Amino acid sequence: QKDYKLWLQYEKKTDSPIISDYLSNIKGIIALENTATSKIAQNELQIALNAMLGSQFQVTVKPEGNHKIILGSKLVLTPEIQKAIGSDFERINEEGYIIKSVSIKNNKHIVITGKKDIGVLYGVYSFLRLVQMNKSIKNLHLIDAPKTNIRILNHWDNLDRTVERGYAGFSLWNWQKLPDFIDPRYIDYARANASIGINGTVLTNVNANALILTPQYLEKVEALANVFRPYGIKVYLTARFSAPIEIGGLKTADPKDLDVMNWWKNKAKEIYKRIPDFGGFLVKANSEGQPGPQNYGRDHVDGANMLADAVAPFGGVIMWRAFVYSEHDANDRAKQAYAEFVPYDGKFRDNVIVQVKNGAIDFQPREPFHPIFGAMPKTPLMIEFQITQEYLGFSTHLVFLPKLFQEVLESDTFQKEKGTTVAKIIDGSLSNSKLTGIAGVSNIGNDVNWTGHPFAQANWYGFGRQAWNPDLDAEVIADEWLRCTFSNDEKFIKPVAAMMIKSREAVVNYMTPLGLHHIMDTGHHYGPGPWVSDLSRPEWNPVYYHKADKNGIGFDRSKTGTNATAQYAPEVEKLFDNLETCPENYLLWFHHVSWDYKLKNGQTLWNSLAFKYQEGVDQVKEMQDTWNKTGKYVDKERFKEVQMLLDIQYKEAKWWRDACLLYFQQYSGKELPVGVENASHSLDYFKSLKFPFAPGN
Ligand code: BDP
Repeated sequence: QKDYKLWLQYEKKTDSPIISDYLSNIKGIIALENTATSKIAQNELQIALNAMLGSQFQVTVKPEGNHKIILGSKLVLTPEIQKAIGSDFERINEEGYIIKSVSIKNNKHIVITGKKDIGVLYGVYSFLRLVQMNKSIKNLHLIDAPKTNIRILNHWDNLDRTVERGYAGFSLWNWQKLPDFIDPRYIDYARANASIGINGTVLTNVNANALILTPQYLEKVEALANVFRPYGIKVYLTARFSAPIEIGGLKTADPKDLDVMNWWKNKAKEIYKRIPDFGGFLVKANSEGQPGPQNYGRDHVDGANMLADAVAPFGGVIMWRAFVYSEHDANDRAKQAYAEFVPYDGKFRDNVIVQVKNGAIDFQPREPFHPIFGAMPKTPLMIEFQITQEYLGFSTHLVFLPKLFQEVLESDTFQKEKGTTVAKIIDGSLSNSKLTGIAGVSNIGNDVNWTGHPFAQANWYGFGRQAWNPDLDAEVIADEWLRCTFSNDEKFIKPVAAMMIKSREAVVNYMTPLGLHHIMDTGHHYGPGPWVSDLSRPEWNPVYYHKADKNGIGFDRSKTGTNATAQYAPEVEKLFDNLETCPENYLLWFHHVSWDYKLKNGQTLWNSLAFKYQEGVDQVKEMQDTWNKTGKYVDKERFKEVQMLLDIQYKEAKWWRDACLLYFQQYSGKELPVGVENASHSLDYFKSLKFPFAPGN
């Protein structure tokens, strides 16, 4: 099934000039290396080229002949080939690759190499992408290496196979059948990840279960690690802070307690004995009810460093999350992580990296960048994006997230100096940090198409590409993904790429325009719920975030409000703090604005809000129109599937518009401007909708 094959379709080409051009440049494959990783590279290249070019390429081992693709890492290359590659090796790191057309003794070859065999594998995928995209393979000279060390998926997968915020079925990990049964899907998962440069996976939910650390489960984890290893993918686990009590029989999990420290040291030893390249732990501590060092009067540094010491002898890493907010501080949730973590700067061990969500609240359709970025120069920071669409329409809505990721990565923090983008902070170029990374909360499940929505595959793909290169443009990613997944036909690519690029703004418009946030129905976050006000913790209620009243709407985080703007560098603070200069995208994030306030378009805030909601709905309509014209370029199944999903998205976009505008209208007391459609139902109707079984909870 095409859905299943993701962006690795390796579709047979039909255009004969293109095929003959490739065939004249490729006469076979020479494999100089014999490691497990090299064999994967050889196989993938052979299978893919045979399929795409309708040929039967042979893999041989002697460097001879003409027009061969030569595979091998630096040390196995012949002196002539090494010479032809020359100083290129100096320009890549351990995971980088070089693809170069070389001439040796009058014979022409394409060499795919790297310092290590994993570089060769990455090079093969990059080369195959060129062929998938019908690009020329003459005179190649590509040198590429990842800009971050840890490019990792965070699976929020539970041991019972439910997936927190997962909308693509159940967890891929079949714990019951592991370790003896290796689902072929694990291999395809590894292939897909390797093809985009992902090199780590956290198998378990951040809301952790200590059982994963028992021998019974570690044996299963080991089996997965063995599958993933040759694809360059390390396995990580989430560590439940109270595990020493729950599975270790200790009375405490106090990080300063000797028995606790020893328990974790022994646990690490036990894990590394099974999995010598185990990546380390991801920890959610003292956040949303999870246990942590604060339960014992200790702080995040105590907790993280204790675990860091346990894995350090084996080269392990602790990814300690900064997603914290307390119910006892009702002032402003957006300020809490910064307030708590910035004072710890420079206090963590070298093998701790603090994992920070892209924004200070929680994976909203749009958030300004998290103020921690740039504010902890002495601490390695990694960014956490959410690939699964918890707040963006689940896997029902077509939303191309690389556009969102890019917006965050490009944001200028002005920390230290102008041009200090979030990308520069997380790729370590600013602080010279050796430990860098990007995490993405996975959208993968056991649905045949992996991600629930065929276009959600693009978000997995794009995440991997941006983790490799945080400066990569979303438009480039959309183009690559569409060509590899669907078709190279320009008549298809142009409109559909444009649709993908616009889709992110569409969802912002019909859900949370002008800086609104967290007004999804509470708990499951499915659909609008701006009226919700009865939950026990204030910051769990949408009314806390929009603060609509007779005077206006929005959260005053400026000096006259919670002063959250002061957490940014002065240049950014000034920009956000002033109602006149604050980007309108973030207006209601930082300001409580009167309904009559005039926006740059000359319209009042109320009218502008209404127009934005309408625009979002219209944009989805356009997406439908675009997709409806693609029938002849796409297989029937995926065409129909996307069509049905867009129908739902359109329906739900209207639901968002109607419910939100009716609700806010109670406060603005104003009519809808001309051009904005009237709601189809009453506010009471929208409020009465309940979804007790919405997925992913
Ligand atoms: C929130 C999710 C919750 C996660 C939490 C987290 O609603 O399910 O456990 O983030 O990231 O967005 O820890």
